[in-house]
Amino acid sequence: MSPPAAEMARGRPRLAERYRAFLPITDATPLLSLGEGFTPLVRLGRIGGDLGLAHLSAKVEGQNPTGSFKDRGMVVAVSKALEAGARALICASTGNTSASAAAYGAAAGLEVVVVLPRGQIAAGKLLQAQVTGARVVAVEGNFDQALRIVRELAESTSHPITLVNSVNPFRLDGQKTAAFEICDDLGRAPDVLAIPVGNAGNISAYWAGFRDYRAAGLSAGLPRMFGFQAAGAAPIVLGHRVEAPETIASAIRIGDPASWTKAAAARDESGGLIEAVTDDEILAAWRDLARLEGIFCEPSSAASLAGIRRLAAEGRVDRDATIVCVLTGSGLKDPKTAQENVSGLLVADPTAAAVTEILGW
Ligand code: AN7
Repeated sequence: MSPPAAEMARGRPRLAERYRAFLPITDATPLLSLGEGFTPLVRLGRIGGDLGLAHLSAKVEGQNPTGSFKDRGMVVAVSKALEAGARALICASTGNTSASAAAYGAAAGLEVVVVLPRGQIAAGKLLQAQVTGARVVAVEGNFDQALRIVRELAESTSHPITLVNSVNPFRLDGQKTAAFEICDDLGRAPDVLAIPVGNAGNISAYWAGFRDYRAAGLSAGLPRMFGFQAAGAAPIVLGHRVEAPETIASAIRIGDPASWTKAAAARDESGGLIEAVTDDEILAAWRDLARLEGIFCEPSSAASLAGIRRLAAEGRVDRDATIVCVLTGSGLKDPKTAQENVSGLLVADPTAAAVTEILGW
């Protein structure tokens, strides 16, 4: 016999309810949910062993409903947009924000417009936006130009739209929940939080989350924040804007991050760092996460582990430190990069003998 509806509804709380005390949610806020958050912290035993790091784990954010961490902030931003009477959402994106905005917009019954750099979005992400009914405008330019366009539109148009890029403060509020979950899982804050940096919202949100949780007496300690940009798109590392950012990690191909100042503050206040990792280092970390740990993340996500590996090789991380690498998105979003980095199929006649032969057994 199936359990009564009330009992089923009791199950897992919604993310915005679980951490309501830390979110701008009131009784007037319509609560949406696609089942975001509550992602696993997975021990990286084999990679940690190779590096001599005893407590290395990954926060697997690709397990969110649209396959990236963006859903944590989007659920709050779209709920608040509904509360304010918005009828449409708009964002610029390197792909994940638009996939998330399109999904939550669909669930909320809102019009969604996404402005994307043409030819620079991983195939899965573009399809997510299209399938869930967003109108996609591809511009001949990069993400930074697309963000400037939507900011201008959000200010100037009479259309009742809400901008849902991370310049919308509700996005960062929602993204703080990942820090809360890590503290809940570990029983305290980690010593090091390693994270890819693109538009720099997520590192800022995590830092705010760790501070909020400690201030509320819910966790001990604060992590050092280690941010990693791709070498061809590393404005914060260089200390100046990058006009034509280039990297295989298309999600973080950003030359003028919106939350630059907040990210630099997170770095400095936490005694952390923001450094660059090369595309080769990113791809090596991405491959090893899949082959040694079974975790298929998107290339940009692997920047966090790439950075930790570099620092470990240089003797710059404590071997006993509790280190969490944030893996921000799912590998299924970017089949092209995956295809270019795997070996081919073994093709055989349909007999056990032929398969045995091709396997060399
Ligand atoms: C997988 O979707 O900026 O530093 O428009 O998709 O908070 O920007 C995505 C960013 C890391 C960087 N990993 O986070 C967008 C967008 C993945 C991402 C980042 C992004 P932020």
